[in-house]
Amino acid sequence: MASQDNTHRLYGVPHSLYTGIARCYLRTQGITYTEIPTTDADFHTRILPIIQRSIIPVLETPQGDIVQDSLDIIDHFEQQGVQYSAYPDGLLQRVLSVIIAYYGTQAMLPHAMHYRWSYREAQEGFLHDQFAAGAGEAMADKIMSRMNAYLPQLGVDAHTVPEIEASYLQL
Ligand SMILES: N[C@@H](CCC(=O)N[C@@H](CS)C(=O)NCC(=O)O)C(=O)O
Repeated sequence: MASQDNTHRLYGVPHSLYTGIARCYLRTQGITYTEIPTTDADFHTRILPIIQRSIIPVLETPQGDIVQDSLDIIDHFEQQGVQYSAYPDGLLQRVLSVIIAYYGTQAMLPHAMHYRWSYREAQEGFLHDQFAAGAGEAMADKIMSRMNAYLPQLGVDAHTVPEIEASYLQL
């Protein structure tokens, strides 16, 4: 659906790590956007059939193009030329920037998920409130259970938790 003006639509929720990456980039570049929660009917009727997976963030351009994945969203704008490129000019700096981005978005994911879900009792109220705000009361517990269940796949278990916490504190 092409929008009437130049406003991009960012489907995401406030507490989502990867939505934060896309939102930060849009704000830095001064790109006009509206953030839309996944409770929005459009996300279910138009976006999900295209991306075929319940995942955020998703960008919809004013022309109606759909871009899914925070780094693909960044690259979508980089290809058009932006005022503050996320990629430095120097080759060495460019390689380092990719490593740092990888470190932050992938290598630190077990840490982020551990601190969010392993101490669930201490922050159940916050988590439920945020997931209900973003995905609706009916879906909140279901999505929370799914996200919580990712911990073993991410290598977060009784043996690795001390190392994860130590490396986080060292960082
Ligand atoms: N590589 C993706 C990761 C996106 C991602 O994992 N998003 C989370 C929310 S922060 C999600 O929607 N997860 C749903 C799921 O994996 O079930 C990106 O950079 O956009």
